[in-house]
Amino acid sequence: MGKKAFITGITGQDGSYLTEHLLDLGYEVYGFARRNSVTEHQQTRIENLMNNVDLTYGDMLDQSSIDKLLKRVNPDEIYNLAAQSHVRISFDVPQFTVQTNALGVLNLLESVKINAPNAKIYQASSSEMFGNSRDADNMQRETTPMHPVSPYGCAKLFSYSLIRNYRKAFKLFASNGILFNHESPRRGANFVTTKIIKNAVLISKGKINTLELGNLDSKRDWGHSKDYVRAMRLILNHTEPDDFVISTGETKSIRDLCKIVFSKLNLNYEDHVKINPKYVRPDELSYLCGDCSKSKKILGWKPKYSFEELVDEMLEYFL
Ligand code: NAP
Ligand code: F7E
Repeated sequence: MGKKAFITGITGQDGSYLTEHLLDLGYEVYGFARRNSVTEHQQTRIENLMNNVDLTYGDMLDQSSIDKLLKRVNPDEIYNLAAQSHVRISFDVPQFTVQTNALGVLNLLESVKINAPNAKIYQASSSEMFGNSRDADNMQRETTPMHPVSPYGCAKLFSYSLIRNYRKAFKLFASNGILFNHESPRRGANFVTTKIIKNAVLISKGKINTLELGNLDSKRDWGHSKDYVRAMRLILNHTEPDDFVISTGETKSIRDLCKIVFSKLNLNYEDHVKINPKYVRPDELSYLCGDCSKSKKILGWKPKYSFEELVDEMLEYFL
């Protein structure tokens, strides 16, 4: 019989790709989803997998739901992907963000300690934890100091620290993947890659004329979600629990992305992109470029998708 994996946040971008990856490898996949008044759209990303996964209702804020699932399933591996994952929105709903992204992880760890102490835990940590900190070579890596600049980043740093603490104090197999931005056709519509690509396509078809954005000068290290979920499994199947940066090592500005996407559609972004202060954040992380040498060396991981291929796949999807 295959290994049993429990994925929180299974209905999200990464949850859906990770489910496909683990099913391909012969895992049994269990997940939970929150109650939502519009059930029709909630499971869109995993619709084609519903016959192959065991999906129950659950919420990171409701420890009883975590307890019940762990007692029933006793999973070998737990992937904690559930989060309020939008950085700007974390300034609008800071308490919900901190409860889910920080205290939710505490709920999970406490439940694992009692109900499934042998399960391995992957925590979806984030490059947003670095804030505006980088090393002398302009890169971020596992040892770079972390000074987050958003409620989202602060909550993720709390849960990152808890994972390390429970690893040492209670000998849990608990690991952090410090993932830089990763995208795909399944990325939510209000993240900048999807927002630019989807709206540029609408502009090219004459359906709209303007795209409103915030800060065009920040830089991000963008990879493909499919590559990054492979890394999650490698992290849990390493011989010991540890923390790993997953990134591409290349960085581009939001303005670069606009230029590339609009020119692929034979358009000039300057004719269509307008700045709306509504999308500018109270504080901004201005530069990300990750050094994933440790993951390459220890896990044998490297990205298969180039930036160009990622953009082309997303463009093709929206076209
Ligand atoms: P996503 O598409 O926003 O998915 C997040 C998932 O979490 C959704 O299934 C969501 O369910 C669920 N969720 C939210 N609040 C919950 C709660 N209180 N209880 C249970 N489930 C809850 O995010 P993603 O891009 O797949 O990212 C996956 C994880 O990696 C997140 O933890 C994110 O913070 C982290 N991360 C992402 C990136 C990236 O670039 N994508 C980089 C670094 C780290 P609903 O659909 O019902 O809201
Ligand atoms: O913004 C700028 C914005 O929302 C990227 C999450 O997956 O990655 C993601 O967080 C940049 C920022 O991603 C708009 O100011 C300009 O500088 O696509 P984003 P993010 O904030 O980097 C990290 C690693 C995570 O962990 C998170 O979960 O783009 N930007 N104009 C804009 N961003 C948005 N969303 N919308 C705009 O109109």
